[in-house]
Amino acid sequence: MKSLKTLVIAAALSLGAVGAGHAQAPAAAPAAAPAAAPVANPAPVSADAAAPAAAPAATEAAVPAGDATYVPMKPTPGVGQPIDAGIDFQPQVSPVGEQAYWFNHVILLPVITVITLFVLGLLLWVVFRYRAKANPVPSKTTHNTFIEVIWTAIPVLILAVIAVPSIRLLAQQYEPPKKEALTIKVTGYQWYWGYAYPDQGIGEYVSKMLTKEQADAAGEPHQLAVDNRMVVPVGRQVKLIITGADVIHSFAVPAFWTKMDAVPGRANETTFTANKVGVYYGQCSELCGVDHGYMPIAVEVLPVDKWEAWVRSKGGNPAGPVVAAAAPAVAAPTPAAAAPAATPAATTTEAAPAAAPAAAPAAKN
Ligand SMILES: [Cu+2]
Repeated sequence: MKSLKTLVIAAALSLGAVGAGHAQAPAAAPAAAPAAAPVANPAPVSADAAAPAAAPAATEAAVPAGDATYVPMKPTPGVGQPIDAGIDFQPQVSPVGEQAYWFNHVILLPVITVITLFVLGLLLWVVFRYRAKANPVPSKTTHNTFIEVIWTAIPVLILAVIAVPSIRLLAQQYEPPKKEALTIKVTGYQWYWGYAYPDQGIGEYVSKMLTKEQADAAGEPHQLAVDNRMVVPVGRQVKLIITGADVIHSFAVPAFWTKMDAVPGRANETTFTANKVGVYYGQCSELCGVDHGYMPIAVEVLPVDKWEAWVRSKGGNPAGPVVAAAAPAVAAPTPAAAAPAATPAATTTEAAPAAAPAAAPAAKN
């Protein structure tokens, strides 16, 4: 209940409207929520109350109590959103995006331009120099080995040169996430998005488009602004597990160079690392029904301490994974006993789902 109250307060603060009806209380909420709810609490108290076993939480004691409030950030005009009459990509804030931007502007565009101008020049030359009037007796030449070798070899060379950065970029986009990546589960619905942070114990909350009036009041672009954003820490890799609940959607944020289909019955994975604090917008990019155009995406990139404050405002544990906090909540006095049980299980490939069942029985014994 308390976490629900916290959410309502947060939503009211951000929008002046209540849109948190779908928010769910995560498993760890009872332990963490009291710490996050009273804004005025001195930090050491919240650290104590947060989770007896969550040792990393001790570092949070250094964060001033004032930072425990989350206020949605205002977007910067022209950043993370389209601009009027714009023809370029959005400014990129992820390493992959920067790489792709460079590839397009330094390699592809110049090559395309040179080839296009060259072919146009050849065409004009042929049209004027060899028109019927200027060239009444056309040549009967049909083959020229030298020219044929040239017009085969040069395109092959160009393609080979382009292939190097192209394949490097492709590989970079599909690199497996690092261990310390932040996992967010993204679910596409007709017609809104759901986000969950399993390792932080933040259950799925729903992100819906703001009305024109709400967006104007919040100083955000209409049809991109949402009530509950995805919030991530700056500089930390984010692993998205993306699925669809009904039809195929596509999660796309241009400023991160991120796009991945949300397919029902499948868990697609992609990653991004946002290196600049700010608000970045995207849209569903797979035609998914009548309101396809009205399920925008808003990602807020925050400094780490501010992100942690946001996690607490959602009733989660920024230090995650949630098993560390949840296990002692069941069997309070023996955090040491619960921890070893969780650790070996967590070494399996699917850390969070595998660890949860393993930790629970261990805690009861
Ligand atoms: Cu969609």
